[in-house]
Amino acid sequence: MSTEFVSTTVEQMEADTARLYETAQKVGIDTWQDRVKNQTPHCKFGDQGICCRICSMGPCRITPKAPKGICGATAATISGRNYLRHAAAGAATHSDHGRECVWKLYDSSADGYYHVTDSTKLLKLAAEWGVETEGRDIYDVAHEVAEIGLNEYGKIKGFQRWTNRATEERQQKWDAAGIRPRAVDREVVASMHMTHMGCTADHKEFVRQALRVGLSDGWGGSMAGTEMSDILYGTPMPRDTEGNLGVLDKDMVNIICHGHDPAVSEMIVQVAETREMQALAREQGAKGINIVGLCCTANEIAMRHGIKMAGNFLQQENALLTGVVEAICVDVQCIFPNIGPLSECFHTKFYTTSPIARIPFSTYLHLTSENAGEVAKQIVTEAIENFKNRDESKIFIPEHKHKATVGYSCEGIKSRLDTVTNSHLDDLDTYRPLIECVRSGVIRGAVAMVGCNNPKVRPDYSHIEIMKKLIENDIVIVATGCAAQAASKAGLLDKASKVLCGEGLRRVCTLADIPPVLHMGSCVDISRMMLLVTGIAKDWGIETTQLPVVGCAPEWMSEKAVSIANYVVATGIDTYLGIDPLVSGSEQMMDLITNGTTEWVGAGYHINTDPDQLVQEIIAGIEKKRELLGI
Ligand code: SF4
Ligand code: MSK
Repeated sequence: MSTEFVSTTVEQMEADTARLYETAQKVGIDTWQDRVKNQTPHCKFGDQGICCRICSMGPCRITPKAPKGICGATAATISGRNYLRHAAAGAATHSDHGRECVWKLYDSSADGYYHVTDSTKLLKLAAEWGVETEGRDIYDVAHEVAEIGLNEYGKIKGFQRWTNRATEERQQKWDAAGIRPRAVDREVVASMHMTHMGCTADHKEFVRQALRVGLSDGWGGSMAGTEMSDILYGTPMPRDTEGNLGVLDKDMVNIICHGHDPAVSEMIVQVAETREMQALAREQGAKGINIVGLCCTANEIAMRHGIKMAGNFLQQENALLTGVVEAICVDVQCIFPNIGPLSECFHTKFYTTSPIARIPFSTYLHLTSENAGEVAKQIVTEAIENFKNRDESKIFIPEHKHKATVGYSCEGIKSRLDTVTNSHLDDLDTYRPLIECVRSGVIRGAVAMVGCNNPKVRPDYSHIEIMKKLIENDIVIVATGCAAQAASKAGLLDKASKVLCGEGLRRVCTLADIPPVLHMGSCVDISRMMLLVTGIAKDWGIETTQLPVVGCAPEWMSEKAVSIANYVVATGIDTYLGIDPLVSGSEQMMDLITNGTTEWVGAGYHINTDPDQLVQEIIAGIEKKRELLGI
């Protein structure tokens, strides 16, 4: 086996994008590059978070001449209010995705479209929640667990039961700071109420509530999404796939699944694998059916089925511009409205499936638990029949792609660690081997790389360069969302990329047979990262804030990312941002989110839009944690 590994560079990716942009110009459609030009420079009041338009006396903007809005709101109040609204919208979005997953478990049955796949995980959760399992049908257990899970969203009293999984120390901190989350719906509504005209004006309380609503997502809605998806579709374990636009296949029927909720893509994958559909594809002159994923749906189906990943957020238009996509099927979140008019310029069929994401120029097929199989069959059939309608003159598929090993859930990580454990002497199913590597300094620490890509910076450059620098410094990476996709495009999910690591991490990658960047899943799976740091802290016997572990979102863009950043910080993990969180118009707000939250939860933000400086700050932060631990 050749050990030669060559990473695809950002320049090569940019050349592919430039070539596809030529196609866009040829067919007469705009892409994000054009729209960025049209929108630049951005409104500086919006950029700094000091524009308020929540009542019709406004909009009000803060300037040296006008330091208050008409009601008297200051820069700190306005930017704090905007910040909390972002966090609340993000928490609502993740959590509603999670709720849909719980509903699918509630609707699951032996003879329906949705089944219990990981019964061990279900029974474990049932035991955690005190649900009787002895002698019961697995679906009776599933329905009772799902009902409890659904009630968590709107329970009238008490706190999110998922928070009981955190360390004792975290739970006490949350109680002391008054941020242990109640029901998700309650926290989102409270955030909207607080930010209505004439309610809270104290910026500190906006930040406190942002931590709380974030926690209701990370230790509530997102955790529900992850757990229920694992029970329904299987807990991910390491498996091989490929990533980047080169996974599109000229000889196959290409169907893209894009969005977040795996309820749709799981069905498409199942239907496409049937003999009936494969035969139909061959009848139409194709060699078969190539399902590929985009954004977080890619992460979901890659880690459970080895489905190939076409790329991340800013790659969605590129994928259609290849001219070989017969159908793109979306569920919710991160879908460019421009997919509608863009698909009209090609033979591509565009399907929307959720009432939450209705988009012009799409065919809307509302997918439910009862019709999921038929909807998926209709989409796959129509895609196959569309194969013959390609326009050869518009086709260009970039060749770049890399091997990728994905699916490092907490269970997947422990399964790898068990392989380097002496089973006669040591306990299995723990993080101890990893802890030993960190204590001894073979691995210096870990970084959770998360978030989107964003044209405000050079897309993917920050992700890739930061990751390369970190692994070179023996810092292992866990990645989700579009950060994981960026890693896959550069080949950093390929085990062979260990050649880019420092000596210590390279040795660990060889012994445990892992890549230096561990793919942990989609955006809701950042809840897996919370359980990972909690498990490590418990096995180590220290607090989460003491771990040489940080979060990094160098190119974040969505409101979901604001919610994520809040629950990561609230879990005691310092978070490094490469995009400004839109509050720079208020010094008080900036000081609070970078320094002030440390008093409440032991962590805060570090913000630097220069990726080279950001990575140095991360390394320094990890080394500082090591020093404090005396290791
Ligand atoms: Fe202006 Fe106050 Fe109304 Fe905001 S709430 S738009 S600052 S008057
Ligand atoms: S898909 S939220 S662009 S990571 Fe989860 Fe990517 Fe960000 Fe969407």
